[in-house]
Amino acid sequence: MFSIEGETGKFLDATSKAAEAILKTVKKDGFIQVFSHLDADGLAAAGIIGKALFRLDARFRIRITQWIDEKLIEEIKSEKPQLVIFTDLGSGYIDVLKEISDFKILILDHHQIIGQETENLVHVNPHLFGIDGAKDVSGAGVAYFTAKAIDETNIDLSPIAVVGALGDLQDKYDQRMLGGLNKKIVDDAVKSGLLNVEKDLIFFGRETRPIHKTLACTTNPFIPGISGEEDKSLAFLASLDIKPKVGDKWRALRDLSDEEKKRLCSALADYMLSKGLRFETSDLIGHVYILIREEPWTPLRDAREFAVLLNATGRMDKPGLGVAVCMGDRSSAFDEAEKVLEEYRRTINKCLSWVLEKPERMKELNNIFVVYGENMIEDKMIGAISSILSMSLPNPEKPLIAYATVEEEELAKFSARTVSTLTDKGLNLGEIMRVAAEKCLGNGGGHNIAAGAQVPIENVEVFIKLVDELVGKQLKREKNWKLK
Ligand SMILES: [Mn+2]
Repeated sequence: MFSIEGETGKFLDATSKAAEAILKTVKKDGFIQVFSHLDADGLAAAGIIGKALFRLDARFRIRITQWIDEKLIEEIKSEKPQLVIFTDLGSGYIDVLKEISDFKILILDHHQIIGQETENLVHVNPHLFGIDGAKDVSGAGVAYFTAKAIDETNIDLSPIAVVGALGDLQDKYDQRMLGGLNKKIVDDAVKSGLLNVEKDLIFFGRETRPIHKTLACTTNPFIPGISGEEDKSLAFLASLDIKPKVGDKWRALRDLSDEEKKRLCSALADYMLSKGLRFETSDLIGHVYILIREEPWTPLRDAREFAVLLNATGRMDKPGLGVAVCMGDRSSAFDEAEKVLEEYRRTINKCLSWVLEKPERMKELNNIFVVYGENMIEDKMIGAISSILSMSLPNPEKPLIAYATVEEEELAKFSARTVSTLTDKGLNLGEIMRVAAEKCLGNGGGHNIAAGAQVPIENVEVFIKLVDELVGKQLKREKNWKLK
């Protein structure tokens, strides 16, 4: 524990080396290709590096991708950039990247490292220095420290790195706080007068939005019958005797008294239970990160909602909008991103309402929950749907898998999610997805807490049965081990 400063120091030295590589390329007017990951953290990372390069007047191009494949490698070979930067991805592909050893490569990532490093590679990853990349710094954070090493003025990009960390659900410290290196980023942002941290209900728009709109906006947790339904949300408040208005002025969540907030939370928990779902009221309260230079009524004001907006642009095939917003666009790209966010929320509400409408669409097996999305849920939404549902399962002792079928590919695409209490007991969904999918002529993998797989449609039932068995085995094995 006493060497944390030393580890942080070594990590920061590595970001300085990365900064040097970038500055050297820019000085020679070299062309830089940036590839970043298609999720909120990846888009934030791309925005941070993009802005830093823009300020250097560099020649660069950003492309957002889900993974590194043959096609992407071919693209690099044909473009012949002087430097390739990977943000929020790359560490899992070191062996693949060896193929292009004649290019200078910079990886700014926080995922698990797979493969042996080579000469032409500058690799910055917290795991190299004993820092936990799952919760202490995100891809956007690594990009941020590099940007700051390029030029101290890039400190104004710190709020974007906070957004990235929250997008990757790194608020794992007490009361949903960011810790580790993320705390340093938060401090930078607060010090620069760009961020406020408060403790309150974690609902978007708690400062300015009328309460019923705030509740209707919430998809995490998803409140069946209230999420997406402003009228019903108003009626719910009335049933609790919480006044939505004072005079002709709408009240926001922050205007509620502590007693009213408590009443609202416990009523929400009861309501969820009545719908067969469950959540801890303590999950609703915690650290809220407010971007105080953003307009109060926009989704950019609350860092968690900002992350949802980025996710939306990625999922709806418009990641360029998200990157532009991170780089500072508050006009046309932002307007369009807001529309994409609305559409994304509508889609999520529709999918979740559909799932919860009939019990056979989400079943509880011996060791897992299964959501049968079939061809009613789009495959690109399946990750978001399983993330949201996994947080309010009636029995949190079981992980959740959800799938959607893509008939033209004859594939079923699975997403699996669990909570840290189960991974602490030894559950590893990444391993289970990989093993089960391989037995079903598909492929799978991922993290212990979140994973995915795809298998031929005809093997769906076998796959589900296998996953159910493997989860049971893994959790029991750990129990036996503990008994010894
Ligand atoms: Mn990430």
